[in-house]
Amino acid sequence: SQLLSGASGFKLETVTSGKAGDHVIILKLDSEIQEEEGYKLSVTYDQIKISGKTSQGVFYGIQSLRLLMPAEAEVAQVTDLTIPAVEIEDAPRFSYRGMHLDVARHMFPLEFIKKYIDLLALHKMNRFHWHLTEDQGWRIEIKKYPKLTEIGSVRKGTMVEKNWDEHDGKEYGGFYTQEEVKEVVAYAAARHITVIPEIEMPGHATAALAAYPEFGNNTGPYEVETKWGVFPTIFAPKEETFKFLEDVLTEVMDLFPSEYIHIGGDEAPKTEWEESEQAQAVIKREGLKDEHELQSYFISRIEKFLNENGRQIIGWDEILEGGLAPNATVMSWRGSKGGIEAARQGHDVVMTPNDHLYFDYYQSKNEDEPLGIGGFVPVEKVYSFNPVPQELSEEEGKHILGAQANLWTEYIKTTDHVEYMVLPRLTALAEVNWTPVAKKDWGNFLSRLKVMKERYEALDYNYAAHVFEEDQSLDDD
Ligand code: NAG
Repeated sequence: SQLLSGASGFKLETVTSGKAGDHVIILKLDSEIQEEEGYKLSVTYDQIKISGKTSQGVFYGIQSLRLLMPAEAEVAQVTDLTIPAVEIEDAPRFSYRGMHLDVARHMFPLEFIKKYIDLLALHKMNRFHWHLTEDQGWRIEIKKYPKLTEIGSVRKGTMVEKNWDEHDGKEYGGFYTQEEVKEVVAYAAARHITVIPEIEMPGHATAALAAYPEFGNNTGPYEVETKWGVFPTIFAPKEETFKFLEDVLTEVMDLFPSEYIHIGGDEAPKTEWEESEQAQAVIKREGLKDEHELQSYFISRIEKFLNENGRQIIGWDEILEGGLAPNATVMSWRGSKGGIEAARQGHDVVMTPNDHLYFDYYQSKNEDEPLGIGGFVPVEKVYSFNPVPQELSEEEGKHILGAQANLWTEYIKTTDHVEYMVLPRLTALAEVNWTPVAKKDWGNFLSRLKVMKERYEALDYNYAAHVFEEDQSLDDD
């Protein structure tokens, strides 16, 4: 409402019935609007009216109104401003519009997490995927297992740039308390964003195992990792481990109302299971073919537990190997391949392909570009992405819920750098998820992006300025 008060002479009214006065901004629920997240925005000489089927739709109408106002109105009382007269009827193409943040490789303050969520809200995104556990750190307080944060949240150093043989010797750590997590979940919910927590299993689990080595494959002792990469250390498929993970997930479910709980599933080398008598005994007992089927068994047990508690699992596309758990949704990251396969098997899919939507990849070839992990994903490539691959039939295509970009933070230590990697690519992602293909137009987007840049500045977000100076047409090199 601070923003809306900038519209000179207008006052804010929410109307449930009857007629509103002149010079008002009317926010209204309208059951005639078909789409759950749809809205109508009408700006005339003496009235601004926003209606939605749901309050979420109304919220998106407000975001569109924001974008019709000059950027300076975001932060200052502007007494004389012009809003174009418009009649807009709008609704998103996809129901899942997500952005991810890895807080395990590097951690960011609570206030920043909120600022990040604000950016998602401005872009009408509705999912924040919070990557909370990794080899290099466990970042969420679990009351029943205090060592997860006492031991698992601290590493003794951080790998120096891309040198795998050296770390800086500086202790690095931190975690979010349950009270802080609740604050984030509520802050996001007030902006119609669901927070999806990720608890990684069976791989990327070194920090958890450093705290509780008894859930590993007798290959300890373990230390929270100082390097980046894929490590052999994974959870053992024992009853004690399942009990531990179910306890952890019980606390996680209490904190996060999200229907989806992300269980990871990526990059879990099977060497420890090949060599463990206990793991081999489970393969035999359950009549499994190999270690991939053992991973499926592992994930399916966790799925069963979460389903019994009214939740659904979502996992990285490796969960296809050895057979998908019956109700799993797949997050396709190694390109779109896994997503295509999962949709063909009748499973829901969120597309997060590294070749188009990894925001830890470089976005510019400028020589002062801050460190990226490798790969090249300029904003035009993001914009060009179509989450529904052509090879899918219409029926199969319905399983694509939407797209998400991922921001892994191995080389991203500061909040400034996070913002830099995200902007302006997030603005392109927003359109990938919202706008029907027939209405997408790169040239038109680029001209609007130049205006959007003023809003990044007004709201004090850092962004990749080089991108605006460069020729954005994609070349092959
Ligand atoms: C993958 C890893 C991730 C890493 C990232 C770097 C997934 C699902 N897994 O190797 O832990 O940070 O790529 O781009 O992306």
